[in-house]
Amino acid sequence: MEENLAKKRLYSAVQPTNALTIGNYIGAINNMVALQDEYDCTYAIANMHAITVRQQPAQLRANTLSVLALYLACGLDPQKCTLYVQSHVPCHAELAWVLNTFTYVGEMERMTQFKDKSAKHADNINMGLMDYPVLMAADILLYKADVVPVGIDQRQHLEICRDIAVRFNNVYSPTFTVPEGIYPKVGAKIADLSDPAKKMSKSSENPAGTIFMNDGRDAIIKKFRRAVTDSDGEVRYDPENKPGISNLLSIYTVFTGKSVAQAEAEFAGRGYGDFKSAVAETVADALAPVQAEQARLLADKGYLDSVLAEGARRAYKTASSTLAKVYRKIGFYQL
Ligand code: ATP
Ligand code: LTN
Repeated sequence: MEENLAKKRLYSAVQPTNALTIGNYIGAINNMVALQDEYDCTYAIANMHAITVRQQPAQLRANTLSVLALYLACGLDPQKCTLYVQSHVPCHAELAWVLNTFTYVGEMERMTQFKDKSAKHADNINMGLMDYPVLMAADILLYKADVVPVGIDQRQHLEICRDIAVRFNNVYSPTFTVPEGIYPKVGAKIADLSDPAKKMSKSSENPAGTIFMNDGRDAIIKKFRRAVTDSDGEVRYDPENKPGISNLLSIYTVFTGKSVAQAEAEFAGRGYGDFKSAVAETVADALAPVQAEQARLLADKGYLDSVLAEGARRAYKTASSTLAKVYRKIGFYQL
């Protein structure tokens, strides 16, 4: 499949920092799969973003293939979309350097994720961590993406990407497509089960509140059973006053396809114990076939490598043409 000119272009990526969580699935992968027919899709495994926090090399390598296998197991079709590893396409680092000169230090210091991760990794507040949004802007702009499906935590990064694109276009001539974010209607920010004020995150230090896509049934049931709720006993969607229950309702509705009203009616007059068990069983049942397919794919490294090789070839074609255009516009001498 070569670039499809009739369809709008879509880009997204996930960092191979650990096993993925149901937050990543609900916030991002679910939409990535749903939109693959409608758009010309490019999906990266963002290993260059991952190293902004210290990684174990062997783990990073293994996680890279795990994310690809999960993408495929969740239903991404390499015939329809380009699936590749960010570091396989050198244009990302090259465009990020140029975009750095259109980005202000103050803007990067104000980014919420930078502040959160700086607090969490106070011993390693490196330039890459601060420059993370610029590399992300380079990812998106290289592929001329019209839309970017992500969880709500990435909204600020998408806004800065749009600002950088507009700034560049204003200084030169229209060069970059200014992208729009696509956020899920339900579950744009799944909370940690043990602390509903926190985002569920794959690199959280407390795995008790995180459901990983590769968790076994027993672990899933145990974690949901311990999920923090409230004392009023009613299964009702009210994120302000009942964040724990509302989070469980979001998870339940995404995995069952039921509406919030249907779910509330189903558990009216029943205790939280029943509700938590139903959510746990639903999630465990939904994940079992995905896990089996991911394991099958991980046993076929030859196939996974072939998907990545073809993905890198296609991605490079688009990315290098955008980069060449940028270099021309800014006045880099060409041979
Ligand atoms: P890390 O903990 O390593 O920073 P993460 O779990 O936040 O990672 P990312 O790789 O940064 O995951 O994000 C991949 C995608 O998943 C992004 O689109 C992000 O918005 C989405 N996402 C991450 N966590 C959640 C969540 N709790 N709810 C909804 N979407 C999420
Ligand atoms: N920063 C993103 C991952 C990411 C991304 C992207 C998402 C890297 N490059 C480009 C969308 C588009 C995150 O989810 N933390």
